[in-house]
Amino acid sequence: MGKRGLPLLGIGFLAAGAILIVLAGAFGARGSSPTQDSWGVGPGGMMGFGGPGVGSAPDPGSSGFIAGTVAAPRVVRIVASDQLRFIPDVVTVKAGETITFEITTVGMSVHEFMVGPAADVTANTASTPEIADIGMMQTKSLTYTFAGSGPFAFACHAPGHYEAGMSGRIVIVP
Ligand SMILES: [Cu+2]
Repeated sequence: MGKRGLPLLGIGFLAAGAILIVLAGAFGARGSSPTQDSWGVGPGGMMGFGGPGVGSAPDPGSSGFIAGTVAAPRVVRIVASDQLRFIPDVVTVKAGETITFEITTVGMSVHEFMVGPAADVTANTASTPEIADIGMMQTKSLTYTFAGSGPFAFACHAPGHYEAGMSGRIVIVP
């Protein structure tokens, strides 16, 4: 019981950060947007909910990268937006890594998050790992191990969302 307070507080911080990110994206010129790696990633990125600089852990192209394992997955945070997009929509993963995706919905639309082999994600195959019903300002997580070279992808299969382009891809690096 007593443990519920902290995660909720943390989600508040994360949501506030996510809104800032979305606003920055909306007002920034598309052509000159910062790189995907720049959003929210900072020294505090590994601190989890509520830390200053909430964001994903460094990816394989960044200094400080630590490959995720089953025992200690690497955290990748993704925002699901009212524009039916995932931010970021490309995630780089080292082959064999275990990733914990933390998906936060900003805005009114309720989203889902499915990740796995690209063909299964496209086909919305029932056995593919998925989080359902991520409501406004909610964060839900899913941990997945990327075995093999892929291709892998992620998508939202809430009605109409995938068709509107709500998907992303996993880039596997050796
Ligand atoms: Cu969606």
